[in-house]
Amino acid sequence: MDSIRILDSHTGGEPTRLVLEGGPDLGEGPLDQRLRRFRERFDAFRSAIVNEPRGSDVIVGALLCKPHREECDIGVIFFNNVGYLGMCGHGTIGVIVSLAHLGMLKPGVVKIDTPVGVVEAQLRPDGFVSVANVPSYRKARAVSVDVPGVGVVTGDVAYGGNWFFLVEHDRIPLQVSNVEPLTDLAWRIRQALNAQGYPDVDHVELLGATPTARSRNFVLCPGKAYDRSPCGTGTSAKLACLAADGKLAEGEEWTQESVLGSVFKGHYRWLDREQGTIAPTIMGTAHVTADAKLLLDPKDPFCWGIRG
Ligand code: PYC
Repeated sequence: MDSIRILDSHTGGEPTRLVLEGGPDLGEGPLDQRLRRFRERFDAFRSAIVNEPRGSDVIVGALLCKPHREECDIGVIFFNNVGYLGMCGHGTIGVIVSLAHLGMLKPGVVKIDTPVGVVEAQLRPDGFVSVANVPSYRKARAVSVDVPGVGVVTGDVAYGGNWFFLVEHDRIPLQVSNVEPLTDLAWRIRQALNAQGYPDVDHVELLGATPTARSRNFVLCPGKAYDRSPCGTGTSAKLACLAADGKLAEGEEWTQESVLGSVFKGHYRWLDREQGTIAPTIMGTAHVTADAKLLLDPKDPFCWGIRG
């Protein structure tokens, strides 16, 4: 029976399943090409690893690969219950803490090759990880969408390694007891936005005030699961919007709280002020929850996962 060696962790409540051995052989080449190969030829592995019955809608998978870019130490391709991610902030923190748990990394800098660019992670001796993410920017400001059953919703479209629609929101309190109505609202917003000119946006981030951080968010991921962490790529997109609006100075600390109350710290440096492009850094920590093997039994009718 084939098996897949994994290490599970969570970052601020959001799980990451790191695939160490037994995953698909994607061959050589740039990681965006390998991601395409993963999707076209080996998508069953994605489903077997993160979907039920071995996983759940919430799990983000991270396939550890050889890097393509010479300056990188490792390569990672992230995936979820419905597809693939360009980058993943909470997942990067989970990968670094997991590799340190296995004794494969010591505190210091790790350069990571991803399908959307190089990410630099720094593991600190106290277990916190800062992630210098890919260049991030706001694509469109104050986009209004007519959301059936809701009305007009206005927000910003921004990139932080994935595409986000960010909405300042006070209709439903951003708390865990409201996950169902928040999911329903964010999903309706996403569908309307996709139909009204922004088909690439697959994450919706609702933001509001909180006494314990500079902002609280509820992030709906592409497969309809909500992010238990404050979302690293979503925080990067938020930093890009704050920078563009002149609401956060270069180097100033931002604290982003999730709907669970877990927090990432962030700051940015300008890459190109005219174009509005920033280099965001986010910081958080993760905890390892399992060291296991997934078993692929060819007689199991759900061997390759339950796909929605
Ligand atoms: O932390 O970037 C992130 C992320 C994306 C989707 C889930 N988490």
